[in-house]
Amino acid sequence: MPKKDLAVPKNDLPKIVGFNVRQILAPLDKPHKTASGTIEVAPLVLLDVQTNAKISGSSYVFTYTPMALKSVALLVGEIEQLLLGKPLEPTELSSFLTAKFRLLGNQGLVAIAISAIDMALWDALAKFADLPLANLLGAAPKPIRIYDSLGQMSADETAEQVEISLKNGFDAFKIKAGHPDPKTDVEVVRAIKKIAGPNTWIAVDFNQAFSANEAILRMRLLDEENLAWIEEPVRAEDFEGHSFVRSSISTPVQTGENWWGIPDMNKSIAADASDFVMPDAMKIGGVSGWIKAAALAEANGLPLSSHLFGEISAHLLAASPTAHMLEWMDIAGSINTTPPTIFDGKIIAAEIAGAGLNWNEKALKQYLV
Ligand code: SMN
Ligand code: MG
Repeated sequence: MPKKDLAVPKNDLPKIVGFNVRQILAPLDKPHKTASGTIEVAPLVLLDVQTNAKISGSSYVFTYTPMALKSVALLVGEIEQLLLGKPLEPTELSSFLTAKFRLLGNQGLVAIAISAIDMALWDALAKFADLPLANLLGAAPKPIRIYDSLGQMSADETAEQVEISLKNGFDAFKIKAGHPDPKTDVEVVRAIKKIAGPNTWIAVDFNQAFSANEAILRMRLLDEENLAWIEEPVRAEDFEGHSFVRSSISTPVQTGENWWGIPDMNKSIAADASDFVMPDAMKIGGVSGWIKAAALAEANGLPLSSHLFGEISAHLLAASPTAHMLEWMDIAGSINTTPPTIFDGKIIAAEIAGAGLNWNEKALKQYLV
């Protein structure tokens, strides 16, 4: 009895027949203040890649400011013409698009547009295979350690928020630090410990706001607090600056959310910039980029965490050998009908086909731009 050919021949894969690109301003529970600016709403470009197999793949990208929303949406829409009729092969198509934009450069809005397409293609392929993305990547949805990502607030406001987060299943927290008075950062950390316990997992994020010397001075106070990490103490692209801070303090350094693809991750690792790494699914190159980043993290013994995009990151970290922490900041919860489950300080991806995104069309309509 011949073994059933389980491979899906190239010409049996779904073909891409169109993009549906939408722009929304999704609500946030509260403005998210950082040392480098405040996010009032979540400007998202939503993409659905339609296929001839009656399944489509969905993704969203976050443009940080509404001023970039239309440009990203237009760029994603322009790229549709390059993929019409092509088979659903995310890895190949991402390489194809990267090559197409070689002269312009694969950073910034180009990288964001390609990542949006990559994540939607992988969602479509997982739906076609009728598997959760984590399974398609050779793993399976499993509990991943999670932390609640809080904005820059006073000690009292932070304490109030931590009370709520604890009830919502979190036991780990990150705060946006860099208050004008460095002592306030310490007060905020101690306010969390007072509510959640003296050994609570707490990370701190300077959001690139300081010079290396300023960051080191500030860490003289925070080093006493036994923090999980200090994130982006200096400008994201200042790999040497990160390394200098790292050699001058005792708290582990974290970075990666602003790497434009694997080249930046390589430069950061070569500069010994950080103890941990946290690529951003949108900026590292979507799922295809993440797979390479996870291999690089493993090869260098670097604990790997995610940045935003909690839904797909729950799948990606489940398939990452050095998975560390998933950052949770609810950006798309108002428009997603299949969110991951959060419990006992962990998160598990929705055990359904795809990457965990299925639009709530009724809700979404009210946020359309
Ligand atoms: C961050 C900054 C701005 C918006 C969202 C998140 C931050 C983080 O750097 O790591 O959460
Ligand atoms: Mg950060």
